[in-house]
Amino acid sequence: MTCTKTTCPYCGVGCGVLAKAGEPVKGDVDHPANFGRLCSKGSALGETLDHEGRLLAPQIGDRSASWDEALDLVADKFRAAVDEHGPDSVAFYVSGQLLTEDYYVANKLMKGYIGSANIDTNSRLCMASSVAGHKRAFGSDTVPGTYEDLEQADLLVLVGSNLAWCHPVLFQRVAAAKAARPEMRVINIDPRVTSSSDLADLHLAIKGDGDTALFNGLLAEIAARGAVNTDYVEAHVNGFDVAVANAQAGDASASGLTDAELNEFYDMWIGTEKVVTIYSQGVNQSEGGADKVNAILNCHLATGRIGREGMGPFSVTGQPNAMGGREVGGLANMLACHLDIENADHRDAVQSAWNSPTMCSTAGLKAVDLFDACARGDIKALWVMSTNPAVSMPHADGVVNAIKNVPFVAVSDIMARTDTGDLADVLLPAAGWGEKSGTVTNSERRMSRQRPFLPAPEGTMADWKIICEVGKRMGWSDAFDYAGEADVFREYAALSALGTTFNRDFDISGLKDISDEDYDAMAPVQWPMKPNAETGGRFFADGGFYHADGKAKMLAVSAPEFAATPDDMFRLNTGRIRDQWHTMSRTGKSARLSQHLAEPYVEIHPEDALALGVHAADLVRLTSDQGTSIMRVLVSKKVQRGSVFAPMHWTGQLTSSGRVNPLVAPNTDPVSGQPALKATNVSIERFNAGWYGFAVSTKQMEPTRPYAAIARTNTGSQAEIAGYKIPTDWEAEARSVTGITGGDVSMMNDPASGTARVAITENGVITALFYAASTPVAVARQHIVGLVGTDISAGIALAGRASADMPDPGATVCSCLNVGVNTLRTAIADGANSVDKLGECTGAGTNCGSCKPELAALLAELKTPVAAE
Ligand SMILES: Nc1nc2c(c(=O)[nH]1)N[C@H]1C(S)=C(S)[C@@H](COP(=O)(O)OP(=O)(O)OC[C@H]3O[C@@H](n4cnc5c(=O)[nH]c(N)nc54)[C@H](O)[C@@H]3O)O[C@H]1N2
Ligand SMILES: Nc1nc2c(c(=O)[nH]1)N[C@H]1C(S)=C(S)[C@@H](COP(=O)(O)OP(=O)(O)OC[C@H]3O[C@@H](n4cnc5c(=O)[nH]c(N)nc54)[C@H](O)[C@@H]3O)O[C@H]1N2
Ligand code: SF4
Ligand SMILES: [Mo]
Repeated sequence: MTCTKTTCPYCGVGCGVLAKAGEPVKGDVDHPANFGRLCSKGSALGETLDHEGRLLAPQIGDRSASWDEALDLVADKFRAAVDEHGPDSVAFYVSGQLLTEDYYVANKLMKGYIGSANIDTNSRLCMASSVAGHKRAFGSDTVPGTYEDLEQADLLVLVGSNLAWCHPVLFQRVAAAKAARPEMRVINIDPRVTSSSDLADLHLAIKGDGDTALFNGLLAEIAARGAVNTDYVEAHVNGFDVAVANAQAGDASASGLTDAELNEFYDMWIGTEKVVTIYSQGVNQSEGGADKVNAILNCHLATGRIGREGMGPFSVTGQPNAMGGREVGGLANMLACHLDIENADHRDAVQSAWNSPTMCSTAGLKAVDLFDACARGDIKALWVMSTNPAVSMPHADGVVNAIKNVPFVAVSDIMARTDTGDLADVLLPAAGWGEKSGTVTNSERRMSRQRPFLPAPEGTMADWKIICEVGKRMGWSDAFDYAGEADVFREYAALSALGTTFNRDFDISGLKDISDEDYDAMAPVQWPMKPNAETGGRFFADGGFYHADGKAKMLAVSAPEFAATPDDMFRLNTGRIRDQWHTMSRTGKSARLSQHLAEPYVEIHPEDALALGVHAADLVRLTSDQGTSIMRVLVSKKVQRGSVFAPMHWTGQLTSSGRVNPLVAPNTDPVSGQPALKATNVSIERFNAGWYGFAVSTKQMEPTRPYAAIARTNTGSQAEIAGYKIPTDWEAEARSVTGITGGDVSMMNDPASGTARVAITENGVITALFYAASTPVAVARQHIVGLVGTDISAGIALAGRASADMPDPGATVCSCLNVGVNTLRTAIADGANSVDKLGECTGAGTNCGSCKPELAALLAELKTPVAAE
């Protein structure tokens, strides 16, 4: 059997992969996004496709049901709510991880048939500020550039983007371009030092939300130094004078940067014609997110550095189909094909194309407002598809209560247990990646096919089909009767001809007559794709904006005046780690991805840690106005004083108290409605546990103790735990935590020092190990994980340390080849003095390369030892 060409289901880079049942996936050398490269998550896809934990039959309450019964129930509940309380009493909350075909029919059902615009998506948490900024500046939600620009640029500016961990293949492309052209420069603008800083010639540790002040400063300087492209501005841009005057009135020092830093930045940016400014969630997820976007766009418009080779602003999308969702109108304030709800001509045109009975006429509820409406009791039926809001929304515990308050909740997911699914009245089992078929659009507007290479498990259904089945059962048989996903795609492509009718950017009507065979074989294609016109490429080099007069608009945006964080509190910044995807429902299944960072943590500056009286590996309790969490302390100079960072990924399935979003405030950008997920004031105190523990088991453990974090291992799972009261019976405690009831127990117990060690063996083979102490347990984690399933003597296992002939590899750095930090340290001590040499000696970094920034950092650290802190 040959490999199937398909597209990675994770980030918005949209890498082409070659997949085959039962084999590791490979990068597709022909795909223009990655040319064969993959990152650690992409490389591990094969390990996440088993059926363990999958939802394999519809569930109504606690029982399995037939599809007919479940679909009828969903349709009846939505119909009844609409009949009794009107169309705005129901809502869909969908996802940038739906395929375009799924997204299109969901939007059609809600906006054109139910007649409400209450369909919003997790892209509200992700791209809404960029969408709003683009529309304000360009008149349309257009990403002007292409990936090649990143390689052709002479200066690449990363703003609020940890590209090394979040768009790793783009980062690898940039790193390769920089290696080939050492004169290329990279600037990283981020309050924290990240793995992306390793490639940067300049890291600007901006104050949180200092971006508008910084880019206003740049605009003022562009004007002051005569660097304006007056021809371009005169021909194609409105609002220049007002924007510049406003910028000149601003104070760039509000960015938190010194004059020297500001000047270095201005010199580099202004002095380099080919500059690309890449931005992501450090820009979007802010109360001033849309203004940050426009502050950046202003600088590119003023210099005319847009839409030409190697230059332009570049908003990188997060999810695999974040861009596709924007195209089909998945957000509550837009119509399909980049048309506007507020525009009656647009509405009429879409309604007549859909031949639909009704059409929403005003914008619907945006994510935060949508869940507020649920909390108020205004929403009577809610359908969540392919997203996990109980984890990923700010004020997550409030969102949990809001969902509980909705009389009828349906959730479509591939997994049986998620924090949101646990709240559902009906669970609908979706076919997952590798099983379903459709298209996704990546950050550079390139549409690629996701193709099936595995049979969909019995009992599952593709998302678009589930939605259409409900549409039919609500009474619209013809409108939702499609022969297959190609049929949905053709209708959507035909509708997009309205883009040209109304002078919009988005038009793929060149594909409206595509045959089923050609759709199956469709090569990656970049839009626009108008009939008889050149396909793909860049926008706006010669103007041609989408405001009525064809001009772009520079906006006078001001640096926000947010209240400063009180002295006794910290600004909580949140984001991603390299090897996990969002709420971990898939990447959490892979043992090697789970070993890079196995536990929820909070990064704290050493001086703050000292002031708080906490040490590395302690647990702390974080408290905000919304709630509390408990996390492991990681003392690090990478964060600024007064600010802490915690990852977003951990869920109630894996941790009892380490989720971050119960803390995060639901403040939103007034323009885009996007939540400010990177700026919540929290107080921090040491969590004084009575005891701490570490356990490994052949079973999947449950997060049951006051602090617990479970991670997958090759032989089962591992758990970090802490409790209040010291157990009196350590054997019972060990059995309860590890879930192992049988076998023989060996134990070492020292009540005086509060330590206890328990080994459980079955026929001489280790099934569980449990270590407890009155301080954070100091045992070699990777070594202990490796003992499960071996017949090493219980006495040696209880020692918790590797003997000389069995070195402890240490925390995983390279997850592809499972190389630990101790192995790397030894190799460096033995003379491996470059990333390539480390690869030769240990294999680290030689597969996907996602860990190369960390290898470089380790080399730098060991070459220039820092004084002990
Ligand atoms: N490994 C991995 N990759 C992913 C994902 C994943 O879950 N895991 N998710 C995907 C998705 S959906 C998305 S949206 C992208 C997100 O990709 P990114 O936006 O790159 O990721 P984040 O870690 O959320 O945030 C980026 C950076 O913003 C910084 N930041 C915080 N506040 C500010 C500020 O005020 N100004 C500036 N300049 N910077 C600030 C943070 O310190 C952080 O390093 O990643 C995608 N790729
Ligand atoms: N604090 C904080 N919170 C954040 C962020 C942050 O930076 N900080 N970032 C925000 C951003 S940018 C994003 S994009 C969100 C992401 O947050 P979510 O969208 O909530 O996270 P996912 O884990 O990707 O959720 C996808 C769900 O869909 C399921 N699924 C997978 N494949 C399929 C399928 O084919 N069909 C169906 N029906 N279901 C499927 C998965 O099992 C999973 O439960 O988080 C946001 N939340
Ligand atoms: S960079 Fe990694 S996660 Fe993103 S699409 Fe490519 S392989 Fe997938
Ligand atoms: Mo995202």
